[in-house]
Amino acid sequence: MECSSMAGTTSFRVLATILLLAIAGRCYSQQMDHIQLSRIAAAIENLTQVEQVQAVASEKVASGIMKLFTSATNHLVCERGWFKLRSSCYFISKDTSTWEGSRQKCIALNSDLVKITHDDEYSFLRDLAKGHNTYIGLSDLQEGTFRWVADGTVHQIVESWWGKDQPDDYEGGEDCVHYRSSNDGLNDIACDKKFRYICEKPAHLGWNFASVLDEGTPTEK
Ligand code: MBG
Ligand code: CA
Ligand code: CA
Repeated sequence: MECSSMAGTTSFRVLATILLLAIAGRCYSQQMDHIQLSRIAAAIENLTQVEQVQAVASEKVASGIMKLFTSATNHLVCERGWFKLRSSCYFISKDTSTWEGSRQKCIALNSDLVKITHDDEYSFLRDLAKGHNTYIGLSDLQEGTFRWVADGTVHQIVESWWGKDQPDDYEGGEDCVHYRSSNDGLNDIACDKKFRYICEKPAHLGWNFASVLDEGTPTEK
C-alpha cells in the first residue's frame, strides 16, 4: 500500500516538474519576445534618427549650394574694357561698322552682338551707348522675323524698347536693329549703315573665387 502511495507521490512530482518547466519555458520565451521587441524598437529609433540626420544634412547641402551659387555670381568678373551686368560682360565700341562687320568684330572678341532680355539690361545698354547710334544683335535678315543673332531665338516684343513708329522696314530695306539716339529707342535700319556696336559675353569666375570656398568652410574653435 505504501508503495502505491509512493508511486502516487512520484507521479505528482513528475507532473509538477513538467508543469513548472512548461511555465518556466513560457516565461523564458516571453522574455525572449520582449528582448526581441525592444531590439526592433531600438533599431527603428536608430533608423528614424539616421533619417532625421540625413534630412538635416541634405537641407544643409542645399543651402550650401545656394550660398555658393550666390557668392559665385558676386565673384563674376569682366576683363578690362568690358562692363558687367549680372552674369554678362559688355563691350561698347568706339569704331563704327556695318551690322555684319560689327558682328564679326564681336566674334573676334570671343563674344557676339548683344542679346537684350531684360528691361534693366536695355536701360544699362542705353546708358552705355551715351547718345550714339549703336548696333545690337537683332535682325530680320531671315524670313522677316526679328531674331537674336547670338542664339537664333525670336525677339520677345518689348514695345517700350522700340522708338516711335518702329520697326517700319522703311522703303522695304531695313533689316538690322540699332539703338537710335535721337529717338531714344530701337530702330530698324539698312544693314550697310555704319554705327558703333555692343558685344556681349558671359562673365567668368574671378581669381579670388577660392575665398568663397573658404567662406563656406566653418572654422573649428
Ligand atoms: C527714321 C528711321 C528710319 C525710318 C524713318 C521713317 C527718323 O527715324 O531711322 O529707319 O524708320 O524714320 O521715317
Ligand atoms: Ca543679354
Ligand atoms: Ca526704321
